[in-house]
Amino acid sequence: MRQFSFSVLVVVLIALSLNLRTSISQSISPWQMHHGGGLKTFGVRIPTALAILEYNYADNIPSQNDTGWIAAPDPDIINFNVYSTLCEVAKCRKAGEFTFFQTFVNIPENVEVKTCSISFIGIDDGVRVTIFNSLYPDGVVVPGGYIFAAEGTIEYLEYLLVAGELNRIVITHVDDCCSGSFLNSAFIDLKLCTDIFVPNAFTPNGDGINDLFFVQGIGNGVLSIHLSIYDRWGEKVFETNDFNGVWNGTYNGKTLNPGVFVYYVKVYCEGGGSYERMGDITLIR
Ligand SMILES: [Ca+2]
Ligand SMILES: [Ca+2]
Repeated sequence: MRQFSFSVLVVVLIALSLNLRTSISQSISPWQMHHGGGLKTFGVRIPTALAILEYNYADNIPSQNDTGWIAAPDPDIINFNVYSTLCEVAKCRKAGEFTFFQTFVNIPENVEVKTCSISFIGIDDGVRVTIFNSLYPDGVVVPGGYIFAAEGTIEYLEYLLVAGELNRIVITHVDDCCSGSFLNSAFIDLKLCTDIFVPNAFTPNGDGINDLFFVQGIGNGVLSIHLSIYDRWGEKVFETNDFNGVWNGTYNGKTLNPGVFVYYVKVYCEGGGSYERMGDITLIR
C-alpha cells in the first residue's frame, strides 16, 4: 500500500510538471497613435525643471475605441517624427502639443508579472506613461512615469498590471519646443512567471502521506529552480536544481530527527528575471 501511494505521487508530480510547464503566451499589440486636440498654450513659460507641469494642459487621454486612433508610423516601435507646430508660434515651454500612443498587453491568468519596464529611445520632448486595466479603469500614471530626456526607462509597471486581462498602456508625448517633435522607439520588457508554493511542514515517516518535501506549483514561465535546505546549524542537508527534486528527510543516507529547517529557493523565469523565496520547514515524524 505504501509503495502504491508513493508511485501514484511520483506519477502525479511528473504529470504536473509535464502539463503545466509550458511557455506563457503573452502578447503586446501593435502601437496605435492619436493626434489629440492640437496646440495648447500654457500662458506662462514653464521652467525646464518643472516640465511635468506641462501635462496639466494635456488633452484627456482618448478612450481606447476613439475613432481618432490610427496605426503608429511603425506599429512595432512607434517611429513618430514630425515638424514641431510650435515653430514661429510659441517659445519653448510656453505651449505644447500632445500626441498619444497606445498598446494592449495581454497577460494570461495564473501568472505573476515579475518585472515590466518600458524603454524609450529618441524622445523630443517628453513622455508620460499611463496604465488602464480593471484595477485602474480611469488610468493611473506610473509613479515616476515621466521622461524629459533623449532616452530613458520607466520601471516597476509590474505593480500596476493585472493578470488575466488586457492591460492598456498609453504614452502621452509632448512637444514643447521647436523644431523637432518625435518619439523614435518604445520597448516594453515584460517578464512573467508562475508563483510557486512551498509547504511549511512534511512528515517523512513512510506512511505514504506527505512524506516528501518539494516545491509545488511550478508552472508556466518557470525556466529552472534552485532549492537548498539547511539545518539549524546552517549545514546544507539537501540541494537540487531539478523541478522534480524531492527531499525525503534524510542527509547522507541517515534519517534526520524532527526539527525546523530553512529552505531557500530561487526561481528563474523564461526570458530572464528571477525571484526568491525562503522560509521554515518543520520535519515531523
Ligand atoms: Ca520639440
Ligand atoms: Ca507521512
